[in-house]
Order: sequence, then C-alpha cells, then structure tokens
Amino acid sequence: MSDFGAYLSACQHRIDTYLTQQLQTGEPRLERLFSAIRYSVTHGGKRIRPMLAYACCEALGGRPERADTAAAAVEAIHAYSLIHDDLPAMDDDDLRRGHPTCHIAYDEATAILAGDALQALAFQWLAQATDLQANTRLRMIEVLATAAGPIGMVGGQAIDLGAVGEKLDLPTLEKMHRHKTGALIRASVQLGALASEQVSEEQLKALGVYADCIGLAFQVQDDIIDIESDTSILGKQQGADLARDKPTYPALLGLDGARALADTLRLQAIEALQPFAGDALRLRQLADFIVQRQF
Ligand code: GRG
Repeated sequence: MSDFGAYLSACQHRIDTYLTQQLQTGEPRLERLFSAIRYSVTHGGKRIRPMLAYACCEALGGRPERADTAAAAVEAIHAYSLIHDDLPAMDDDDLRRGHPTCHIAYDEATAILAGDALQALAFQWLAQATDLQANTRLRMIEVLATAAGPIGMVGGQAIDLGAVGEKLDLPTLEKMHRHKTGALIRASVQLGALASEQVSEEQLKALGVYADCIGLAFQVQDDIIDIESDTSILGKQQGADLARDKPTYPALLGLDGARALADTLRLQAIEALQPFAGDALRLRQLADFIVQRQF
C-alpha cells in the first residue's frame, strides 16, 4: 500500500473508532434508533470529509486528536443528509453504499429520526468539545450550521428539487453543487483548521479557495463516475442518451470537457496551498484523490 493509501486507512480507522464509541446507548428503548444511526454511519463511506478535517488540522501543526470532534461532526451531518436524501419524499432510493437504505433496513419514521438525531449530535459534540477553547467551539458551530442550513447544503437540495425536469445551464448547476455538496466540504476544511487553534484569517482564506475548488471537483468527478458506470452497464449509446437527460457536467461539457474541468479545479486547489509549502502534502494528495477516484 502506498504511503497515502496507509494515511487514508489510518484516518478511516480513526474516525470509525471514534464514531462507534460516540454512538452507543445504554437505554434499551433507544437501541433501535441508535442501531439505525450506527447502521447508516458505519456501513461504508469513503470518509472524505473527516480526512479533510484531519489533514487540515495537521497542515497547521495540530495533532489529529484535536480534530476528532470536527471530523465526527461533519461526517454526522453528511450521514444525516444521505439518510434524508434517500427517503421516499426525496430520491426514494433502496440502496446506499451497496446496502439497503436506512428506511428500507428499518422504517421511514426511524430513518427520519436517525437523520434528525445525527444533525443534533453534530452540534452537541462540538459544543461539548472542552479540549477546545469556547470561542473556537462557537465559531465551529457557526461554520457548520451555516454550511448545513438553507444557505448551504439544505438550500442546495431545495434548488435541486425545484429544478426537476428543467435543463440547467452551467452557472445554475455550479450554484446548486456549491451549496449541496461544496458547502459541507468547505466546512470540513474550515473545522479542521479551526481545531488546530493556530490558524490565521489569511490561512483560512487560502484554505477556503482550496476547499471551493475541491468541492466542485468532487461533484464533477462524481458525475463522471456516474456516466462511466451507466455506460459500462448499458452500453455506450444508451449511457450517452441517459447522460444527456440529467443535469450533469458531462451532459453540459461532454466527458472530455468534464475531465478537463476536474483537472483544472484540482490544479487551482493545489495552487491555493502554496502558503503552506510542505505542510500541506496530505491536502495536495487529497485533491489528487478526489479527482482520480473511481468510486
Ligand atoms: C436531504 C438535507 C438533505 C440534503 C441532501 C448531499 C445531499 C443533500 C444529497 C446527497 C445526494 C448525492 C448522492 C449527491 C452527490 C454527491 C454526494 C454528496 C455523494 C456522496 O458523498 P460521498 O461520495 O459518499 O462522500 P460516501 O458514501 O463515500 O460517504
């Protein structure tokens, strides 16, 4: 395994252990709810957001344990968003990460509550992280609430739902993704940086540029992976027909255009890390990983 592969595995192990510890209950009447929460959080997932939080904290000289709460909070919000996105009222999906979705494995009411609980837990964990200064915790709560709420992820989901059946142009597609997926990726970077408790406003600004570039690159690559898997299942013509009907980057730019955009964003992200020199190795590698991943 490469050095970076080992780093990813170590981060995944760290956050999985931390989340599993946090998501236990001794109350028998709450066991079904906690079981649904653990099922949704611990059944797979690349853990890109926690990795960004850890890598950012480390780039600023903070030890990984300082970023445990930040990493867990962003992953909890991400897990809640996937549970709710899969519900019949939204995407109505039966499978997530190759397993039955939460409302199929449990039931719809439990899935709604599991998502609600994860959202609340994210903020509870941040508020209770007494190893961090009170003003750091307050700022982290503000950053995460803004990213998750109506001018962030929830707003992006609303734009997406409101545009069903419409042909979106490139600026509208970008706006939707900057809210829906980009906002939480940006928060992962910001929370990791704040957890170091030694980040300047200038460094936060540079990391914001990095995060915006990788956030969009993440979505472009996600669209590319979707088209490539449709094409390998349905064949080239049907895959291309399906691709044209969805508001995606390959539909608007062609597959080669989308690949070029993802790479341009990757390079812009890496450029934004210049002030951090060698300290940002993991963040550079994560930018490469986000664009080169095939899953
Ligand atoms: C329901 C409030 C609410 C919001 C939902 C993020 C979102 C908004 C919906 C997810 C829909 C989706 C599949 C978007 C594409 C990009 C994306 C977020 C993919 C999943 O993220 P990964 O690849 O997932 O990091 P894993 O499984 O690795 O954790």
